[in-house]
Amino acid sequence: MGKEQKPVMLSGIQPSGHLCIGNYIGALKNWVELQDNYDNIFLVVDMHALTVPQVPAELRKRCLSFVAQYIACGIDPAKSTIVMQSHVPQHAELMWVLNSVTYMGELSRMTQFKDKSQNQKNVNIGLFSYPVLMAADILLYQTNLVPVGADQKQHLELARDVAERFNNRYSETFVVPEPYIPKTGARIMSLQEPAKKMSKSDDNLNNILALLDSPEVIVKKIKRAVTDSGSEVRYDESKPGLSNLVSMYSVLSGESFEEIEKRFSGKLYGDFKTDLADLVVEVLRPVQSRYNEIMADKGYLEEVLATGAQDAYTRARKTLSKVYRKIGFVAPKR
Ligand code: AQP
Repeated sequence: MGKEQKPVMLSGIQPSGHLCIGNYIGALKNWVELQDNYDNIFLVVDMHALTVPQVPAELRKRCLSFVAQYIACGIDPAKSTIVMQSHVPQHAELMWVLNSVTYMGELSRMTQFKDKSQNQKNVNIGLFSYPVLMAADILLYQTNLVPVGADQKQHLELARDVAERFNNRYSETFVVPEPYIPKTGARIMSLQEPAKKMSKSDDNLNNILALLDSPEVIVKKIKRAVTDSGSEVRYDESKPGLSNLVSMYSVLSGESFEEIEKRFSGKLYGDFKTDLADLVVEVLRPVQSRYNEIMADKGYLEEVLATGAQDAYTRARKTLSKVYRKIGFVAPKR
């Protein structure tokens, strides 16, 4: 089956903070596993990153570093289109159209907005309308499947509602996307505060395992991770700290919770943490070494992004022309 005939899969990550094991388990790992079966588009959503303050020079570096980390994790540019969101102007154009079929009430209910706007004096409009841009990202490419962590489920539901509303109002235009949310590890929690999710832009770096952390740092962070009182290594929802580590172990090793419980029966939390740290280090070792190779060849990254932008632009223009026709805009004479 040719690339064009496969269903479209799209996902993206915003270039903020440090890509972490939460992003790997909730997103990148699944992208890699699914990429052979779909016509894939993976975005570095730099426009989304503007919703929180950024240092321009650091943002620029991080955008390229994220592309290199996607590839190092196994995204193959020969199979998948890797795109820097701002390279395709239709994302912003479609967002403007979708703003007019999205309601303030819907956006006010988004938990990510509530979390991120908490304790902020001046909340910017971008933070509020972030889910509309995400809907535009998805609908622009007539996406069938969106693999995301459980934290993004609400945003995806909004994208579906917006697509259906537009289709009802203007006739069939967008594919209504389906979420793909992994069963285990859909939500990896913070190492020090297991009640909140692990977030790549957390100021406290002890809360996250970054994909580029050295083996020594990984060992130290896992040793210090909060566990609950008790001694039995098992998944138990009343013990969020330990259960988070068990989930991580399960996804990375492919072993079920029962197998893990058996393996560590009669052993201490400390033994489990040592093995988990070894596992994380082994998973990240090839990623880090490939990353270093890619970053040493800037020309290669530029080429990947140029090819991605060209492919995405052609597809995005097609959808946007259709949208503009449906809503009654006059087409420019070319
Ligand atoms: N803790 C997590 N567990 C599982 N999946 C996660 N993802 C993020 N954190 C976890 C998934 O990774 C992708 C990242 O998307 P994003 O950067 O656009 O937004 P996010 O969800 O806001 O991610 P972060 O890590 O929390 O970033 P910051 O701190 O910058 O806001 C998504 O697929 C998400 O589900």
